[in-house]
Amino acid sequence: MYKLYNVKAWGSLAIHFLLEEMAVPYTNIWMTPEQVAAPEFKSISPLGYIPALGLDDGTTLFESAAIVSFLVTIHNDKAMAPAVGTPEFGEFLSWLHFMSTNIYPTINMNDHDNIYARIETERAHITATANEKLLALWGIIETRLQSEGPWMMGTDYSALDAYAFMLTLWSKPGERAFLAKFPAVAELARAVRARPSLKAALEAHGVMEPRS
Ligand SMILES: N[C@@H](CCC(=O)N[C@@H](CS)C(=O)NCC(=O)O)C(=O)O
Repeated sequence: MYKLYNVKAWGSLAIHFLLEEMAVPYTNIWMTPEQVAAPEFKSISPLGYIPALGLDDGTTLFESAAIVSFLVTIHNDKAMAPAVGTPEFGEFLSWLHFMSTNIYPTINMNDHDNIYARIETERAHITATANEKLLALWGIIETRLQSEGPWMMGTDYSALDAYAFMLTLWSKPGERAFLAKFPAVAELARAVRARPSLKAALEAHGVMEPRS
């Protein structure tokens, strides 16, 4: 049985949603931010980051894109990604990494401007630059959804949609203002929230409705 190290509305949400959609056996290890920050957690996740996924043999996986790739590959029959080895699967991986290596770290930079800045004025600069970059990155997702949507992989729901949904939750200054700028992303978020298979997980993370 998989063990998901999970924090409400953090980076484990997309993995939680994926495990629910695939209906595979797993258990949640709900953690507080203090438990995540404790040095012991680094023996599970090298940077002390959520998400991490424990496997039956004691291996622990980390990095959200790696965990998604592993799960959709090993459970390819659950149709949460195109068939492994096809061009569409390659396209799926491209968009997964586009989100995990561009949007996710830029959100983190925006949230942790206090770590990157030496003085107050740098803080404002970092936030402004991150916000500007995020608008450009989401613009690319919006274009993709408008031309190929309604889901990231077209007419088929996939793990990418829960991942994109998760990233929308962290928008600044708030979710509603963000979604108003990107109608196709807003429609994706609405449709993820409407999935009956995700009702319990949406409630567990407290994200049934936009929070801000
Ligand atoms: N590149 C990592 C980023 C994960 C990440 O930033 N996780 C955040 C929560 S959303 C975290 O655990 N932060 C803890 C910390 O900053 O100490 C991934 O994609 O899994």
